Amino acid sequence: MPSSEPSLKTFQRHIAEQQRQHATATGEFSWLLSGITLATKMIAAQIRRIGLGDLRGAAGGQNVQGETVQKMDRYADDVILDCLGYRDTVGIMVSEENDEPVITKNVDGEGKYVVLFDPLDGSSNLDCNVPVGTIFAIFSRLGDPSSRGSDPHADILQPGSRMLAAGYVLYSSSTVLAYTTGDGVHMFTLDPAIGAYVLSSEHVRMPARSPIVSCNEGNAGSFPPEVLAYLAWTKTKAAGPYAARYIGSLVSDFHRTLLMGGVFLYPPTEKQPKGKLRLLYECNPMAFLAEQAGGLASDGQQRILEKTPHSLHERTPFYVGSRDEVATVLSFVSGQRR
Ligand code: P6P
Repeated sequence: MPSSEPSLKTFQRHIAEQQRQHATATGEFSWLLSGITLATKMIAAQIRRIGLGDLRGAAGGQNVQGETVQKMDRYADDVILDCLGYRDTVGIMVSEENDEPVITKNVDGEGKYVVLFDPLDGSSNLDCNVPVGTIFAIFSRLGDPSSRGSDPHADILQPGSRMLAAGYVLYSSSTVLAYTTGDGVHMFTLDPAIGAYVLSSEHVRMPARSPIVSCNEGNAGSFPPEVLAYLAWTKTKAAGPYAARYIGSLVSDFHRTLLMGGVFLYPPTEKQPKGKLRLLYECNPMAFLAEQAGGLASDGQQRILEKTPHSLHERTPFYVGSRDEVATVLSFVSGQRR
């Protein structure tokens, strides 16, 4: 007799089931996503043994962000570009590690998707075993093959509200894939025994409020006064007070916020007057996930997903988390509260 245990649901099966619910969906999308799952399994395998192989430490040189490139940054970037590059449906790829977009051979044919990604966010933490992550966002290119212009930037610089899918893979005590296609947030844990992402949580909801604040207050010396007023308030008995939790690795801080609630802030600073985090492949995907889980994501003035990007690597102030917690931050940032 077959076991009464529910059969495991892999990521591929979950995507296939989701596609059956959307008549227009075709297998192309699951083929594209399988490029991301394959690449992240390869990245996870290397991270699990970092320090034993020759992928530890800096590769030398700086990326477009002016950050020191780690060997694992380069490895992760190469693997994702390779695994996605031979998916015929991918026409354009944008990576945090590359100054310019990568145009695939399918750009004038069936390459109708744009994939933007941060191949290994937080990689400067790798040498001390802090969890890091891969972040991705997927858009459809504008128009049809016959009407598309030659400039890929029109397809890339779309507001986040047009995203088809977004997600991240967190390489931590376990390797977890979280993603959304606009029908809730679902999580899969990589089972090393079978090499598959297996469903672990469906329709994840972010708590509406939770007294956890996640912010690098080392930058407080140059925070806007409204942000300082909010942070001071969180330390009062009237507020709770709040617990401070900050890992310094966006995917880790976001994953905790998604599951336990609270608010993550990366405000403008003197060194980064537009904020540090990148709009296209960090804040947009996280904002899509946050809103799909019942949370909010803002730059302090507007929804992150409403922003129209003007350049590939532009930065933005970022306030994301529980609906009521972000609303409280915005009440200070807007000057309503002091
Ligand atoms: P800070 C990692 O370098 C990163 O891009 C994000 O993963 C993280 O949230 C942020 O920077 C941390 O920045 O200035 O607090 O070290």
